[in-house]
Amino acid sequence: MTALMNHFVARLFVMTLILGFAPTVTYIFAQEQPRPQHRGNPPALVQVVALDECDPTTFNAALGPDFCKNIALGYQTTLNDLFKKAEEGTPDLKWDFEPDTLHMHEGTILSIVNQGGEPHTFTEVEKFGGGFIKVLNGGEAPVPECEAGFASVAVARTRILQGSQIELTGLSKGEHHFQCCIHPWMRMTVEVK
Ligand SMILES: [Cu+2]
Repeated sequence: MTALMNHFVARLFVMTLILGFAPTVTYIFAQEQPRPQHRGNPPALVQVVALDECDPTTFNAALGPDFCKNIALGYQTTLNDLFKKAEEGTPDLKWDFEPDTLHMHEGTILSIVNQGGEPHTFTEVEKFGGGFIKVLNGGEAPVPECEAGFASVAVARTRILQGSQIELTGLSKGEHHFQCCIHPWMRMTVEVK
């Protein structure tokens, strides 16, 4: 191989690294991006990831053709297992928001990406509790912020479809609690300082 070819191959490899792996790193480590807050610069952004392991076969048979689009390999939660485990008070903890706790400065944009296979909500609640599907609540009472389900615009606008994201801005200083109103064990706390 000529020196020129070697150089080209090396460049291609570096480009693959940058294009292929850089976004993954951003998603896995949901940390505040240190962007200086000078005039004209965009505000910092932190990312939260919603994860689940819905099993397309059993979910879509019951809930419609494209309800669960999970392409994850390995173990997947069947619809029966989801209900059974939630009812027993031992819900599938792989259905989760990551990280569990996040510290950020006031003015930071909170971006929530649904990398799971089915819809979730990212709903701010005063206190954690049950969602709007009673059998998934493991005996906990529904929280008022979730109770009305998607009939409420306030709940509907916190919905994140599979593969999409929402951005929250203007979170005040202090502690904020967020949970999924469908799978209420999906919870996280955001500390704004
Ligand atoms: Cu959910």
